[in-house]
Amino acid sequence: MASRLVLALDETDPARALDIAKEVSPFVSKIKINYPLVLSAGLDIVTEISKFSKVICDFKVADIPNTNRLITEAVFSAGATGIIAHAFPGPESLKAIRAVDPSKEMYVVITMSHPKGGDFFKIEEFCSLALEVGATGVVAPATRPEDVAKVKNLIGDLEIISPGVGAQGGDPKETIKAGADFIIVGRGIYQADNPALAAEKYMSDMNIDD
Ligand code: OMP
Repeated sequence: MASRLVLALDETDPARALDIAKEVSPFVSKIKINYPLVLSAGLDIVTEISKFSKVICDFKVADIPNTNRLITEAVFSAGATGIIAHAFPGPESLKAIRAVDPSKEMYVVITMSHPKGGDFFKIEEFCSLALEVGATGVVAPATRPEDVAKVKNLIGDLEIISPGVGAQGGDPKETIKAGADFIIVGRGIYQADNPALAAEKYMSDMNIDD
């Protein structure tokens, strides 16, 4: 079975990040790169890692349409296959991302995983927005499987990717049972003594059908 694991590579030492990405790539379907690594290593790290793994740029893009377009063009030119955006700037901002290259992946954040991270998000409205703009999928929190289940009922065939497993307390199996297609794990893998072993364990734990 293909891996349903995404590595959140928030390691800020560029050389160590690249080593971890190489070791862990056989066990993950994608590697998610966020500001902490790009701000220390530059956008070239996306190009480097794209040579051996699919890369999603988690820049939680949340701007006017023109700025969203410019950011998206930069990350896709660097080699990323996907991008994460916030819903609250509305349909025009999301459509500007989609229009850059509809063959790439666009994920929309529905509600967030940290304590009180859902208080300012509108689950129903954001799910219908994700459908309206033709998103590939949505981001929903492993720390609140009940929200993952709610999102699952609202988004039809769109993919759900769920962060918050491991360091934030979310459980991989509960998250998959609630309807997630992929779980996202950061510190639980890149801070482990043996990141590849940790990734392999998350991957095989999720693939057990019980
Ligand atoms: P760990 O908590 O170290 O496993 O990392 C989780 C990763 O998922 C980080 O890169 C976060 O920025 C990201 N994330 C969340 O933790 N919560 C969210 O609600 C959304 C995201 C995300 O969009 O990926």
